[in-house]
Amino acid sequence: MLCLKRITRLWLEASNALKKVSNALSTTPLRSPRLSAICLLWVVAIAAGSAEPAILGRGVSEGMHYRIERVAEGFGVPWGMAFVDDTSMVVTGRTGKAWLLDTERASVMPLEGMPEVWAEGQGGLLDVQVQRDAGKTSWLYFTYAAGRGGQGVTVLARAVLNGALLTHWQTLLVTESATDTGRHFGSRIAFDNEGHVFFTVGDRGHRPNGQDLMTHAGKVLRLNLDGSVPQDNPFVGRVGALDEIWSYGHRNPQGIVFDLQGEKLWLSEHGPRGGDEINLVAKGKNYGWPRVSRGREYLAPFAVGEATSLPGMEDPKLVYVPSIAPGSLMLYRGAAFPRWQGDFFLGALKLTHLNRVRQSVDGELREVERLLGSLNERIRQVIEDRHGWIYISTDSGQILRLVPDVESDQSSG
Ligand SMILES: [Ca+2]
Repeated sequence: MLCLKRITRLWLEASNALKKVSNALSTTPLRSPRLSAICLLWVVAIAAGSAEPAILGRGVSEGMHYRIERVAEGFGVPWGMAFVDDTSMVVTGRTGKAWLLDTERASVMPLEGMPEVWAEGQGGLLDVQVQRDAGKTSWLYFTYAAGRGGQGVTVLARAVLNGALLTHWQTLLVTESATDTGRHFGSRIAFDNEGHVFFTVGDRGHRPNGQDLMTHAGKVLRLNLDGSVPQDNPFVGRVGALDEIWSYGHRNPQGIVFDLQGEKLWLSEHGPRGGDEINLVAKGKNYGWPRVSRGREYLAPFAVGEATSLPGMEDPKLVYVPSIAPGSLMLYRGAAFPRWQGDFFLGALKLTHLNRVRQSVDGELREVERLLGSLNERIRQVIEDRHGWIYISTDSGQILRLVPDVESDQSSG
């Protein structure tokens, strides 16, 4: 197991040692690419030697044994994770740093070239997703909160990763969502198979935004991959509505997944006290916030909104009362845990567990299990790797993973 503090210390030691060599020879300064590369290799080599993951626990679900391993720690609040190849993922930290984590060696490399973010309240550097286009550049898409005159807005941008450097930055959309609160930025990113990117923006702590089509706050947005507006978006050409909007009436959607098999867009959002939702999102539909909610006010036991269902507004497919505070949504398609295939997993921030939801053949959702509760960790992002191992990030700065536990499978006969 390896932590970032250790990496930083190793880096400093290596830098200082090389600086001495460099000074003694009075040749190339340390900043030269060659010496920096040697320095980096040194750190990675030392780091690789100690990469035995700590086992934090074991469990069994649907007859499948798993264990929980700590892959790395020291990331602050690791908000987003996305694999850039078979074994390495980019991790985004809410305060604005990003890293490349090799999940096999447990080595960590800080990334250069990140934009300045507005790290206030729930805002900062948020999601990352990789868009792979066969034979073309792999773009990394990021959402982050940016400062605009003392206020924060959610931004979608993309860049190319070259080694440890992000280049070719393109700002795709600076959303109309400025408020001075640090609440409800969204924001997760998903791609469909037809050249579109979806991302979410929370209501920014201002409830009327949910039903106001002249703001991006409280919405799911849909763009072409280059940031232009698809002409088949539902509000293109309508006066009094923004072209980028795909669906509206959302409170704080921090989970989104496009099911490539079923061609469906799923979303999870935080309700107020009670009333977290999973929604099946369709073009141009209204998901009700703040007029419809199962939640209650924080300060008094009054219902939020005027009803729990209204004509012309979409009911959620699943509601959590009390709230679990879902920070992510993943649809499991991996091979490692075959009896979880087709299930949704949500990281629960408030009720600190990994939530598993099953989808029936007729499309109904049912919560079936709360995993990892014994860790007592606020679980943020949830992703899977090529094996179907499940990686989770925690607000205590850790990246953990669930892997099949062959040993306990054998011992249990
Ligand atoms: Ca709703």
